[in-house]
Amino acid sequence: MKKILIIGASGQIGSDLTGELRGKFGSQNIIATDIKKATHEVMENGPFEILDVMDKKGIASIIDKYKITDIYHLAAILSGNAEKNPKWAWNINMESLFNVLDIAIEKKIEKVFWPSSMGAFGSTTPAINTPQLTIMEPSTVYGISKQAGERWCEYYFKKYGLDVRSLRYPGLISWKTEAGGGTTDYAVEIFYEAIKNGKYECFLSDNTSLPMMYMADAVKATIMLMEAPADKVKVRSSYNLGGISFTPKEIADEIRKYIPNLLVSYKPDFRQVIADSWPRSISDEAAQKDWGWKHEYDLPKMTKAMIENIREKLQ
Ligand code: NAD
Ligand code: AKB
Repeated sequence: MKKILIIGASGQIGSDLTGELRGKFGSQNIIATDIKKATHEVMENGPFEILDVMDKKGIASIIDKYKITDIYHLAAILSGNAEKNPKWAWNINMESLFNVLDIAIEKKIEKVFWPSSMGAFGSTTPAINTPQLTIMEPSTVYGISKQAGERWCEYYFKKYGLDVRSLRYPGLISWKTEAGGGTTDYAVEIFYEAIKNGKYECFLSDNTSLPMMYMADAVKATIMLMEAPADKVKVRSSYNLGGISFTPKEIADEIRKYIPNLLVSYKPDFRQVIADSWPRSISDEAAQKDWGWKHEYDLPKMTKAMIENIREKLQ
């Protein structure tokens, strides 16, 4: 019987992934944890515990208590927040990963999921249709921690046989919770501000193209990767995930199909430099070939889903 521990379940991904895993494997088999409270849905529909991923003994005791078989480690400090306090972010992003990888070996955990990011790429990476294997010279502390994390995941797989799997997510767009302090957060904020106030001040320039993905696709990819037979998972660092690429101007124009008077102004801040160092589009050919990945949501379909869900949520 599968028993899954999710660490960082109160965040943007956890708020969607937890429900999806509970639907698939049974509510009582998915143990959601975080240092902060989660959405009502996550806290009420199955086990929820407060857990600090830096507390190795705490993780071990939850593993024993629930007889955990698989771990999804989602806790991290994202790109924007990490730049404000680099060493603190490095410590959390790296120590938490070591805690999870080491405990996974100690407790004979069957599978571990750890997300990387397109932030692992840098300005010397080919920016268009970025290939799976390419130059990776990230210039943010977040990106450096993701790149190092990828190397460690592969190392634990090769050296200790730990079945650890990973995806390089692009910017994720969802409506259940706010985005967690990253550079792509504008693409979530713009929907809330458009619906609530009819205007938005964007912290990236109007023509900054970045790879993005609707959360339903990201959750689907995560579960597909974790359910794939081990011999199909050829990449043990992290798989590229492409999704859709658009600029702030393009998403604003799409939202105007629903909110014609939306006003958007542009005031780039420190996150512009981060965005400029990331790819414009990403090739996920390896994921397609190895475990049959294909995304479903394009910009119009994602925009429609976001507008409908946020309008309903804010009623
Ligand atoms: P998020 O910031 O929304 O959520 C992270 C969660 O981790 C938060 O609920 C936070 O309370 C929790 N957390 C922080 N420190 C903790 C600690 N010490 N112990 C336990 N929990 C702690 O982030 P997210 O968007 O859900 O991202 C999850 C993972 O996916 C991260 O590794 C992130 O780098 C990666 N990722 C996210 C995106 C995206 O666009 N959301 C894109 C690429 C990669
Ligand atoms: C961020 O902007 O930091 C994240 C990411 C792409 O990793 N959304």
